[in-house]
Amino acid sequence: MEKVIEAIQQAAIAIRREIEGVQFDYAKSQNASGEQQLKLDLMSDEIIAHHLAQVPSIKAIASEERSQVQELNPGGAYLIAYDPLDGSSLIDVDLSVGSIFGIYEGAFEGGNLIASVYVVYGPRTELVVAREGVERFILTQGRWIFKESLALGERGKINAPGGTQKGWYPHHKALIQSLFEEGYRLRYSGGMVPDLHQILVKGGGLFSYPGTTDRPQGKLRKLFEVFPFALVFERAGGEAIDDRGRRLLELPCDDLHETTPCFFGSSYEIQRVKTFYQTR
Ligand code: P6P
Repeated sequence: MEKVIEAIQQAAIAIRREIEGVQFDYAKSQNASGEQQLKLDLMSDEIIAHHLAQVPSIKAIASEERSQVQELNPGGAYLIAYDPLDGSSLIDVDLSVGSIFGIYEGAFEGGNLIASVYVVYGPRTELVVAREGVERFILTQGRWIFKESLALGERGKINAPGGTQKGWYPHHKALIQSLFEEGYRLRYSGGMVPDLHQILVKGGGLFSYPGTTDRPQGKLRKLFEVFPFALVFERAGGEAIDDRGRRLLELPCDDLHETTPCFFGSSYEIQRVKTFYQTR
């Protein structure tokens, strides 16, 4: 496992350098979810694939930018699913973006996720690893320095509501509004990684990407985005559920690029989700 995390740390340093370049162009291709790909998306994907391919314990890798799983070492123990540069379109306006990694053992299933890693490319470059606990590292002069362990309190003050509001169902709109009426602050950049990182570092709140009339199964991908962050939030003392109150990590995953409505937060806010969604 240490070699996997070291490979991710090295890849993140290389991606940071590319982001600081001036590559803004879109490629001519789309990913498996039909989204236009930035050349940076493809470069980041190549960088990660190259570093992971050096690790003998990795059996296969799956990228949000590719339609198929890539076999590496038949005797390897780990399967890695990753989103190489989540929210990459935010780079045009100089907002933070991130990379997300799920480390699975035996199968690409939520129940087989044994660790997750994410990287935030912002004013600094930070990396968070969730195994038994949740550890935060900062990139300083080319080296990753441990800063702190992250933990969520009982509740927070941040409300990060995703999705097109025009498509929100009435019970979801009522949930979001009720938190604002309690004084929660709107903190939503459109980048899943910095938006969730902020809730973790500040110690609580709610991030929601619901099912909507235009996207009933939400937008965020189970294997590459949702499961890895579900593990982070649970190991930090919070919860991660879908629109039926089920643990996200218990959801089946029949297709590599499958999405799900998702809610990540400290326990008070997740209880509010359950209350508003049970009465829908
Ligand atoms: P919306 C970025 O494209 C992304 O996949 C996530 O990083 C982010 O949380 C979400 O989409 C934002 O989607 O529909 O709220 O703009």
